[in-house]
Amino acid sequence: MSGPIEERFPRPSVMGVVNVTPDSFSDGGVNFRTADAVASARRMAEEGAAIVDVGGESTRPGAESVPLDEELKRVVPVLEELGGAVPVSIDTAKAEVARRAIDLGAELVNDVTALRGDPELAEIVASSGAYLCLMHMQGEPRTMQVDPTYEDVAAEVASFLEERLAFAVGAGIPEERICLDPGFGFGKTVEQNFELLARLDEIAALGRPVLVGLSRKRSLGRILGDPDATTGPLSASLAAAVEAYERGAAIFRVHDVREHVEALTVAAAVPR
Ligand code: 7PJ
Repeated sequence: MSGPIEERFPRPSVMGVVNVTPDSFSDGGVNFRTADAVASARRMAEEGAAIVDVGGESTRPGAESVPLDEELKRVVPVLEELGGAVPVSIDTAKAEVARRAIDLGAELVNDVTALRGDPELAEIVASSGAYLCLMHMQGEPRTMQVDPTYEDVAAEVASFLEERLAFAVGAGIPEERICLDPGFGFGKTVEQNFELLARLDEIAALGRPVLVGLSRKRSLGRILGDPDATTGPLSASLAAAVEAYERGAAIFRVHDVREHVEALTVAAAVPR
């Protein structure tokens, strides 16, 4: 496989989101049909996405988990039809889904459980040489927004990611193939998300590329004044992405690829 993840995804790189699900919070159902997911993936690549993250299990707050056969039924036809023509990441916590996806050309495994979900996933990643994203989450999707609690959110997320990085390396996954993600919205209040964004440099200081998913997240809608928002607008997503870039983020997981590529290209053109 290719070289270190920081060479494959220079700062800033954009990862397009293709949820092959009926119920994701932000693009609820638009890519549930194979043909729609494939068309979205191709369009995102044309718009400048470095990779497209294909997922068959929604992890939005409150979501129930999806059985293996259903998850495979959602993502395998999409990967088959893309046929390696678009660089793909697989958004899954399941070893069997990752294995099939890697066989079909997936380059990166995006595991929101950070190798805590399926005990066999680490070996699949290690033996295939795929890239890996380790994400922080407090609790589990079904209940994670009930009462997230931290003494020091940035310090706790950093130490969690440091521990999961050591675990992954111990399982035989080279450090140079791993990126880290603070998991915005995964068991965090609005205030905790913004504190984490302010202190993202502390996550970057762990020495691995930082991936962020802020796109359309509910905290953005809530900051804009709607206390019941379940999503946030594009304008707010772009502001959050640029703020994250300023603090060292490298890879941006987004729904609106063209706009993020443009905003981040401008941010990156500012000499520093
Ligand atoms: C994230 C994710 C994120 C990573 C989702 C959505 C909600 N994976 N999967 N980071 N969010 N690595 O589709 O935006 O923030 S699900």
